[in-house]
Amino acid sequence: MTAPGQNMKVDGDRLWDSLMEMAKIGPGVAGGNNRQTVTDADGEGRALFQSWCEAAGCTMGLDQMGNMFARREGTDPDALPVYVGSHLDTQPTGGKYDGVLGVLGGLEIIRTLNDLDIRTRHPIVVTNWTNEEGTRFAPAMLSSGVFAGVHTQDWAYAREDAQGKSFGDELERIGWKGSEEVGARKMKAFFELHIEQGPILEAEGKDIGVVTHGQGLSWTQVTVTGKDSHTGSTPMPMRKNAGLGMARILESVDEIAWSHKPHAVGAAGHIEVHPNSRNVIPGKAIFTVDFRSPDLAVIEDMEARLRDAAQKICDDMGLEVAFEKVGGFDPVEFDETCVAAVRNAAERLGYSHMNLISGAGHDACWINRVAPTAMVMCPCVDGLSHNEAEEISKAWAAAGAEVLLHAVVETAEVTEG
Ligand code: HGY
Ligand code: MN
Ligand code: MN
Repeated sequence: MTAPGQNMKVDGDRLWDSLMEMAKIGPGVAGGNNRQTVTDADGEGRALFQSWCEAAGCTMGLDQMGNMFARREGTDPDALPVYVGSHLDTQPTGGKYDGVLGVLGGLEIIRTLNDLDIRTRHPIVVTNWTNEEGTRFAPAMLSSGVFAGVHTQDWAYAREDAQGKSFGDELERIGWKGSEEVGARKMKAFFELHIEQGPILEAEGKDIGVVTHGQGLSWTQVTVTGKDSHTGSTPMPMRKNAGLGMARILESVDEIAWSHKPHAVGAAGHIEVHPNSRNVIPGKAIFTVDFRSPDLAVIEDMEARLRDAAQKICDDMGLEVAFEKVGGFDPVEFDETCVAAVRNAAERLGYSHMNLISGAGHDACWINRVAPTAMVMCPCVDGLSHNEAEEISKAWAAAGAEVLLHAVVETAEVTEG
């Protein structure tokens, strides 16, 4: 006789319908989403998620960073809950699945257990972490970082967007600043389902990524200062062109990353030139260099070489340069027991799977500091993400949610009644 819950299946259509429903909130301009953190659209998405959780019989919690917690009771109310979730905020040109699949995959667990009338000893809590993307308010994984004790709440509240609005004010403005102390909740374990955001699973023909590690990340904001002057009447030898200095530094960023091939990566996604006028030589350039590698020593080498190269380029050009570390975390190794629960679930369910190092950062990377944590990944088409054309199949979504279901329920311990 199979143990209760051994044959649990998720409802892939219901999960897909919920993904498509959520995607209607904060639409992009090319079929994806622009539901940036603590905007009105974020508030709408939160309200929809909360309505679904309440309809599934969950009680809701909200902490002072706007992290949302939907709790399904276990048979032992004192048992540490098993948490499962991700984020609902998106990039400005984001896809429909990055983060959202992990939150709604968690909700699908609740819905499935309700359908099957299965009880677990440990409560299960579905979580939406505020501002995972870090695009409007740097750094990424801001609120899971406060929860894990990496950032102070005051520092997080003071983070400003390009318009000078603060995170704390915006969270309050949209009405999603809770009263719970951030980080007070204790977890038996945390699981996060996420699209891979890279090409490996699809290329290898695997349904499931068993994420053993997350690569480390470093964000250095570089400010190059020259002198605004006329693009027509200023002789070439007299120019202090901050934009040209930035271009030469970005060339060195690419060379530095390639020098640590095949695993290291480097680029700048955030770039500003001031005054950004067609006939003014830019007197200021501000950009954020994003370096990543599974090896901390490589990250540290890339950071040091960036500063040396940028300083030399600017010295040679008569420019000033300043550096500010605005984000980062060391490479992460996830919890063996939780990783085994993911791998056993994939095997039990007959899904093809492989070990994977996460190329992207996730809330799980911070929560791993305060609770045993693991991730489940599903493929995405052409490995594309942080692009409105991000796409997955309904089958991949269901497979990921099913493995998540079994890993979470195994950890939460099915009870007979
Ligand atoms: O930057 C990251 O890796 C994540 O997608 N926020
Ligand atoms: Mn994400
Ligand atoms: Mn993302």
